[in-house]
Amino acid sequence: MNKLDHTKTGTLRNIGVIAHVDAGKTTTTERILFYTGESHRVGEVHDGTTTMDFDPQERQRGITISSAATTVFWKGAQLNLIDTPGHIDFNIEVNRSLRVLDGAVVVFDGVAGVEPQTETNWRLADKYQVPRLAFINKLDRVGADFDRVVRMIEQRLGVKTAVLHWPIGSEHDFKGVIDLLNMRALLWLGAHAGDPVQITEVPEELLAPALAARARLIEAAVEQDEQALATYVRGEDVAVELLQACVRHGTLSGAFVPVLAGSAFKNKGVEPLLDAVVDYLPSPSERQGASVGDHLSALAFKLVEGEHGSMVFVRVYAGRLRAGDTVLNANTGKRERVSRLYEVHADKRIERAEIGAGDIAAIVGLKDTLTGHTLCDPAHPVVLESIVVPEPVIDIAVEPKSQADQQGLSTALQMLAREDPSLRVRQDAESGQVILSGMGELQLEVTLENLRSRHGVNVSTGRPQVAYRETITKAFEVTHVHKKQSGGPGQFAEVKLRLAPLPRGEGIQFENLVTGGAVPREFIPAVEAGVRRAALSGVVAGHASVDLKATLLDGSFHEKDSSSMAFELAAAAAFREAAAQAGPIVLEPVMAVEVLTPADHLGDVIGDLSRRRGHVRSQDARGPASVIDAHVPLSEMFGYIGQLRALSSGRAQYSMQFDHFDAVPARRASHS
Ligand SMILES: Nc1nc2c(ncn2[C@@H]2O[C@H](COP(=O)(O)OP(=O)(O)OP(=O)(O)O)[C@@H](O)[C@H]2O)c(=O)[nH]1
Ligand SMILES: [Mg+2]
Repeated sequence: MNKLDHTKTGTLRNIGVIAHVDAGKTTTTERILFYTGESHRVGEVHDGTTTMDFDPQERQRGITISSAATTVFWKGAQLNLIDTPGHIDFNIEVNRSLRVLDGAVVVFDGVAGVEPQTETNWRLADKYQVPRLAFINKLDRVGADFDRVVRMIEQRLGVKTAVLHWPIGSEHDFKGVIDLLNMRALLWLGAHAGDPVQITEVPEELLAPALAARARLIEAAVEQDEQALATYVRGEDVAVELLQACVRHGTLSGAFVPVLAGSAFKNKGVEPLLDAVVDYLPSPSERQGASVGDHLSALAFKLVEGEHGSMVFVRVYAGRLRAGDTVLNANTGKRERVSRLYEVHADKRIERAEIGAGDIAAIVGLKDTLTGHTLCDPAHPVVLESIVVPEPVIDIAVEPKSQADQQGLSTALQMLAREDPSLRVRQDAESGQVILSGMGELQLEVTLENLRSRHGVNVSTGRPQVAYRETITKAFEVTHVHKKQSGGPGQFAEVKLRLAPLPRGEGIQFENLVTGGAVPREFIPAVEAGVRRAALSGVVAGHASVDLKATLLDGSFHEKDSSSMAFELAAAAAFREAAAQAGPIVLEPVMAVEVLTPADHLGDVIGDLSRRRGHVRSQDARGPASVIDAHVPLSEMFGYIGQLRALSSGRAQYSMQFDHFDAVPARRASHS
């Protein structure tokens, strides 16, 4: 334990707002825009008047689809904020935002508490080591229970909490919070966002619970600093400034997560949330592994296509980025020109001449830069860790409606796929159909609507299909000779290839064990290319193969008659022969499904899940409702919402996300 350094806090915060669908992320962000003076009226999700959800589909559907960035100022600090979507189909947006952000505000529904996508996003924040604050929102709702949500955070997310706020009143009587560090009440009694907060004494009847909560807070905080601990152990008061420094230290190190309370919709608790962002979340230089140095390195994390080319969002890690600069895209090896640089405010932008390390901005003028690419100083190349894109689990075939649609389709789909890396476009080798693949039905629906409204391309579609995969279950070795007698050079190649299964999620790996020149070095990449190409359509039913390792063991060549092409063909053929003998099977995506149902429908819901080949993993009470966690194959989940509503008189809800691939039971595999 060290003494804290109070001075190194900086004035820049790059912050994401993350949570399950409907927790109130956009509503909270809209209040932040209002209180910071960025916006003069309060936008509402249900009126379609939000600044952050500016896309027509977002306003119409009342959900966030694409993450939106903005910059606000609060008490001398600059906050670059990104409001992310909660729906799991758009999780790439959370993923790529957290990759470049330094801190997060996690919003919890005061009734529902820790919901599945909140947990998923929490784990993502763990992965990127992003310090966070918990904001327990919607405390005005019937059934809200601050204490229960705090316990859920501790139990389900496995973290310690440092509760900074104690709610005053609850449900329709929720009035404000007690600021436990300062032991004062913050009351929002007016109906409008502009009505000032009143600061008063702690109400008599809440004094006892507030003091008990404060004692717990201080106990957690003083652990962070020798001097504070010594003072505390002597039984003396620890100064509030020192306690705050302790809370900041514990937040940054992950020792605990500060918890705040409020109701964004009723304009309560948002200003202290802003204070907490400045006081407790890190500046760029305080992040672990914060890069140093004067040479530019920046990560492209988002791309938006517009009429005049694409706008690429970047986070600068080191050096400075100036309009007019020529930078190196370290992933493509190409130089690119930064024509213009912008600070982004949702759908508006302000031109900037340059931005420095730690800041976020958008570039116009890049031609060949995609999400996850690094831009750097051409004289000092560096590649930053990229962004992991999830594997799609659902396919849909699209057919252009007219000749004109046919012409626009491919360009439009490529643009949409550049914006959304979790969307894939391919042409089916056999049918020639264009297949869109993605994370779920909602994402595909939104994409098709964008195709129509933004690109003017009309298509008819097939039914969404599960994206199956193939793999092998045992190792097998083959030798394949590729040889054409008919003459001409470049027709001979021999490869000895071994295939072996890998654990789920490992993808395709290639290893070369030939060293003595049996296969000349220059042909090894062709062997790998042949393997990867053959793996794209598996031997059982043409689904992409995954989770196997191909090893090149041996081979031979002819001085005159060998070529890359010959080795690629030989390797592809060897792959197919070996895969056919290696116990090939079909895999299907299996989803983690959480159903929240009134207890009296529990039996029906479970019975229905079993009929869908579901495996119930746990079953808990959450308030008066029951929560079921199950694994269910995605192929059984089409149309589930209708069935669930029917079973529960419309009272049950569910959410699901991809969990893993699993073998399709033998009898079904033949139909897949
Ligand atoms: N009663 C109450 N309703 C709220 C509160 N905050 C948000 N809401 C409502 O909850 C609904 C969802 O709010 P959003 O802000 O869109 O939620 P979100 O987290 O951005 O949702 P996604 O972006 O779709 O993941 C809207 O109807 C809001 O008006 C709150 O504090 N109290
Ligand atoms: Mg939203």
